Amino acid sequence: MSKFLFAALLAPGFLASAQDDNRQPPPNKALSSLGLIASPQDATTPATPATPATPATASAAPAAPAAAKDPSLADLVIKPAADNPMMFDQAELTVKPGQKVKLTLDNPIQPNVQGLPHNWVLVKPGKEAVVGNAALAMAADPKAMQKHYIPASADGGVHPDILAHTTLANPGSKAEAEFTAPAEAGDYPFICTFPGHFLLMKGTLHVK
Ligand SMILES: [Cu+2]
Repeated sequence: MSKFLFAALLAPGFLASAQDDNRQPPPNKALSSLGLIASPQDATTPATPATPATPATASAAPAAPAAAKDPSLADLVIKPAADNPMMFDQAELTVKPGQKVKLTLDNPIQPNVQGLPHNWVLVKPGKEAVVGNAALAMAADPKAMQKHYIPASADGGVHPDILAHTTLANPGSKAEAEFTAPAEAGDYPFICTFPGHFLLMKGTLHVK
């Protein structure tokens, strides 16, 4: 049923007069002025209680930054030393046993420092020379760079003495490692396995 017909049924006789004079207000308006149907204003009035939605949205906003930062995560950043490209800027890092760790190796282009590729490799205690020498032996492999100088195990996986590692970060780039810290407290060596680096480019991850 059209609105017009509906209006006509509500107000018998009105249809004829509306057709006679097209300056007449539309039937809906005419009827609403008589109080027969709700005016558009009346219809929107009950929407006012929806207003409290605005404060609710506003109060939800402060919760977002809290969710973005995970307090249980150890968010670590390490770089080549500003005065020596063959050393890390930190020789000591500390995390808790079993803690989730995000380690970022930031290798920025620095003035007065020769840019070199680096990686960050966490190894089992006492295994830095074993892993460092295995990486050195990769220098004959034409795909060593693509393999990020991460030595492999006999079955083609990652070397069994490696606990976590980043890829190589070329000068001006970053590489990340996300891992769970060893459950066992102890001092775990980290090295850069790019050939020639591990003797100096090293440090200790303290798990305690
Ligand atoms: Cu290095």
